[in-house]
Amino acid sequence: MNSMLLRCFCWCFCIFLGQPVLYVQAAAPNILHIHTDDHRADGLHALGNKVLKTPHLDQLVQRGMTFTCCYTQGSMIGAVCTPSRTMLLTGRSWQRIPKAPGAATNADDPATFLPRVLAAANYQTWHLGKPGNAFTPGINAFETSIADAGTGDSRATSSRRMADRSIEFLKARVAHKESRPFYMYLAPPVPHDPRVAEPEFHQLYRADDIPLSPAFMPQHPWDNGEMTVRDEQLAPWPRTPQNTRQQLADYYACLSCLDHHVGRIFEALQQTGQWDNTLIVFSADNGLSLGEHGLFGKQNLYEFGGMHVPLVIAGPGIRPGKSAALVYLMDLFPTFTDIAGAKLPTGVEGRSLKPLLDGQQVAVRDALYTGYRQCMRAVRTERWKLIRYPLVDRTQLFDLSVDPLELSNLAAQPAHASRVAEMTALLQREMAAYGDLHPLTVTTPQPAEWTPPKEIKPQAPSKQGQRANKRPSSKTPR
Ligand SMILES: [Ca+2]
Repeated sequence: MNSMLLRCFCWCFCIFLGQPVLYVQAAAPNILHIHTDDHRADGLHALGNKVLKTPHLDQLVQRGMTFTCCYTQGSMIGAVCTPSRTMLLTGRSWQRIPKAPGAATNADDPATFLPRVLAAANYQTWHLGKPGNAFTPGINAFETSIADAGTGDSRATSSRRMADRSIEFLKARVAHKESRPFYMYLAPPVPHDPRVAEPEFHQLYRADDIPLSPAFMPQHPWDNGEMTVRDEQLAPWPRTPQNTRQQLADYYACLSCLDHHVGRIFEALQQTGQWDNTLIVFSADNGLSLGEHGLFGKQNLYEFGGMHVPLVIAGPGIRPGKSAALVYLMDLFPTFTDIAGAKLPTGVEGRSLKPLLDGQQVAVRDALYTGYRQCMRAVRTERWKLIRYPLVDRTQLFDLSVDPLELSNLAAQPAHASRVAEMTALLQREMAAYGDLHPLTVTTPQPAEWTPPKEIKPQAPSKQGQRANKRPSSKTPR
């Protein structure tokens, strides 16, 4: 029986039993997808950052499956967000997304975009999020698409507005007796800078109390090819503990504010009878360095730099647990179509994670590669990670099993020469598989030495955050 017939059957059965048909649970689950902006892979209390206060999203970790090794595949521009969000809504790899050199002829066809594919399986599709850095044709393909840039004075309340509009939508479905399942794609501009939250959340974090990562460095030790991109100008050189702690405090405030309002959406799901049949997916478009390795942005390939993102899936039938499978964000496309019973369009390269959620498989690939512009390529297995910087002829090799923060580069050690060769070959294999034609060596490498520019004036941390941190309060956030 297909999903539409099954839903009709459920509806008729309720009427036959004389039950009040306030809302009929659809056979296919609703999908609530919360996709945040610049959110580190460890950016929840339950994901390892014990300073953070994120009780609502922590509940997802406790009741769902956490994928600890999820990545966006790469970016050909400084705005890593845009290709990431495009891969998510097309299921295609970074060199084959619409407009990319390797794009297929149907890559621009809106019928192949995730919202249209789910709509074809009778899903009600609804998006609210930041329009800038989005995949515009993709968000335009939703039945309802609400843009909320959250710029200027409206930034601090962007999470509140997201929850308000989402709750209105959930209540309207009940009022209108909507029988289709929904796909809600919430993509708030949080915790992307400017890092401004509602004041009570800034009061939760005093900069002086924020610990620095063991990977904090005043400056990246050499030129990685993207040292002065916009995000790197958010802090002065050399990076200072004081400035970094303030930026972390503001970042954490934005996450706690987001978490509070996500909790309101969860409550509305429960109150409207839609909680039990809703799959909740929490992910982000990219990570952020925030002072580790002397970097602040997402334009690098360190594990807790640009490409590693959080991913948690919770809901009906999902076993609680953790998976260290190597997965990409674009895998969510076929995962959603698999769960929704939708037809997968040709050209989707992501792989369904449903067999992992069902416990039938433990992996979907044996290696995972990432790239940034022409200056960085990386590949990792369960244990080993190699990063190659062609423009300055540098290579890093890390043993992630003992060095998850990538502080000890083993590439120059003779004992690891064969490992470097093996990982380089693996990187070349992955690049070829995804149509990445960039070279791993150049004829005339540039010097790797680097001196910070003097003419760039770094942006100050948010004034709101500074003010709030001077007046700590025990007030409980609303
Ligand atoms: Ca982003």
